[in-house]
Amino acid sequence: MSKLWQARFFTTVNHLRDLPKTTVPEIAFAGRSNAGKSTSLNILCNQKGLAFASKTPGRTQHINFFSIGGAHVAMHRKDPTNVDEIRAMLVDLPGYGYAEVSGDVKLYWQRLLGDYIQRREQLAALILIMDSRRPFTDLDIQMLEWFAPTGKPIHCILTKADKLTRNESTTALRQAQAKLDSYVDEDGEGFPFTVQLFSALKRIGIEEATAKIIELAGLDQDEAAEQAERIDGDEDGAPQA
Ligand SMILES: Nc1nc2c(ncn2[C@@H]2O[C@H](COP(=O)(O)OP(=O)(O)O)[C@@H](O)[C@H]2O)c(=O)[nH]1
Ligand SMILES: [Mg+2]
Repeated sequence: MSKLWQARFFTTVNHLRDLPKTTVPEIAFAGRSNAGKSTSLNILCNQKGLAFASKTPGRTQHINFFSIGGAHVAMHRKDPTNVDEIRAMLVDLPGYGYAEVSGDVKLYWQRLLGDYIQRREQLAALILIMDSRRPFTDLDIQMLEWFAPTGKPIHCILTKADKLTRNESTTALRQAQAKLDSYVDEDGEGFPFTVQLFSALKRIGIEEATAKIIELAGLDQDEAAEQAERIDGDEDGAPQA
């Protein structure tokens, strides 16, 4: 069972001053509206209604936080989340690129998102959700270029791969990797940018994305520590002399 299945709604934020005081690693999901961000989050967390898959894109201009670790999967939704036990946060950023938002809203978006992704220390990595048929729109590039100077990883998820033929998928993946590899810093060093194909419909890439997010959030180290603890506390597992 994936640790991401523990995800629970934690809080929603409309101003940077209201960001949660938690210090656990955050993994933020960004993407153009309609790219499939909510659908991907829901499938990765195995919960249909976790992130709101909206029929009216562009409506949600706030940042939603989902906690991992503060509650067990089987717990009732209404049971309180144990804040001390939260190990990571999944962060659903407002979708962008919605044609009908006004200039003011765009500016507000730019500040909220730009400030959060550039300045939030506990932000560990960015997951950039893009439609595999038209990745790297201007605003996707904007996100990438805002975040690159932090030196933190970006993992790109190319959604709706079911809409592409096998050949088209291979090409899309290769082109996306080439695009990411074309970014280098002043010393000519590449950035920690990765990419994969994904389809919620055909369930492609779910394991790959899950493993990546768990690694980026440091939850795999948690797992290793828990396992070591179990072996330590288990006499049968003690090394033989
Ligand atoms: N064919 C296909 N459609 C998808 C997939 N993921 C999402 N969609 C559709 O794309 C639209 C936008 O999805 P949504 O998750 O709300 O996008 P968001 O605006 O980025 O959160 C919806 O109609 C989804 O049903 C997928 O893997 N395959
Ligand atoms: Mg959405």
